[in-house]
Amino acid sequence: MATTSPTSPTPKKVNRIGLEVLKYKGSKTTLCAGCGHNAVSERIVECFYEMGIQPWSVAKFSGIGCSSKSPAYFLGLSHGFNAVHGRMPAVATGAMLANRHLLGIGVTGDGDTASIGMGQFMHLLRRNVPLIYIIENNGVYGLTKGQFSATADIGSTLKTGAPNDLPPFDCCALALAWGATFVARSFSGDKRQLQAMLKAAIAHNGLSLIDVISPCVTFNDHVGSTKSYSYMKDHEEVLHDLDFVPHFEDISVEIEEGEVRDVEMHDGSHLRIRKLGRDYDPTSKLAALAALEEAESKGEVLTGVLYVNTTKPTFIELLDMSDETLATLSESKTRPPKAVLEQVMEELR
Ligand SMILES: Cc1ncc(C[n+]2csc(CCOP(=O)(O)OP(=O)(O)O)c2C)c(N)n1
Ligand code: SF4
Ligand SMILES: [Mg+2]
Repeated sequence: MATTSPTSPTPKKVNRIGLEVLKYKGSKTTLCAGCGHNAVSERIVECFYEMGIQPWSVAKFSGIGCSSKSPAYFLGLSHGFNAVHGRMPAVATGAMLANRHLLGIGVTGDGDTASIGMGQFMHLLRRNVPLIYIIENNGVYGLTKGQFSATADIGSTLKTGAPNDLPPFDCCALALAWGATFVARSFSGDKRQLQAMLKAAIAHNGLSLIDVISPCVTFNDHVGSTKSYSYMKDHEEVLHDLDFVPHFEDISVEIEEGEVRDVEMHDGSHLRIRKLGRDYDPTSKLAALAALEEAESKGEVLTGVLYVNTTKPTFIELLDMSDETLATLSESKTRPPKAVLEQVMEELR
């Protein structure tokens, strides 16, 4: 689709809802040049544009950290809430309940999620809140100058050479155990894989956890770090090749039998998972946990869509929420009438 105006003879490229990519951008980044988090923001801009999502129907959430500053750098026309450190899940849960028609996206860090915010993260997963939850995982607290986070690998070193003595949390394994219905790992340097995953997460009805290894060029990109660009280049093990066919595109492309697994998403989009060497069933939680365990024992960083469950009810469905947006329900519908309150008081007497 293209539009022209008298002042600009060159047709402007627009998406299926008639918006230019500019409408999906945010303010100019203030993060370090080369920070992995900037690449994630760029992918979000591209994917929301290509999927033709109305930016004003999106709510962005974050906590505190360099990663949590990211929502300022994409979707400038969307709603946004920058919460307290580690408390984004509670704010996002409330917002998604208040308006079930929003598309929620949370961007957070490994410190924000796996250190101070772990308790909140667990409940978000348990409840299957419909939200895209991206961890920009660099193994350190970038904003406070590079201390190890709870996802730092044992033996990984700081720039000073000081090693990390503690074992890491694997947020994907935890997400699988705690009930997430879409679990994926990617690398900020893998544009194509991250795009397909993000689009699938946009189409997913439930909690989508995407753990993105996103190197911190200032504090954790040296020899000895296991979250550096060069470490990822040498140790990334790509599970499969991903393709995403949105619901508004023709799905009738020929696929070779046995080579591609097709997962139909909630909105009629299709995630097409092409085998790369091994057979892998993304609908099996046990297979996902086993694959993570195996990769860890070999010192590999496994990337791909590890698990998808399109049948588990979301938090909104579990609570049997009204179809109408809570935020705009009239007072008469949200407040019990006086007679009901009097009856309750009577029962408590
Ligand atoms: C309650 C509270 N405790 C501690 C801090 C200090 N603090 C700010 S950001 C941060 C960690 C950020 O790390 P991460 O979430 O991994 O984000 P990154 O900067 O690495 O992207 C810490 C400990 C804070 N702001 N608030
Ligand atoms: S300090 Fe690290 S995490 Fe923060 S913006 Fe710079 S490179 Fe990114
Ligand atoms: Mg971090």
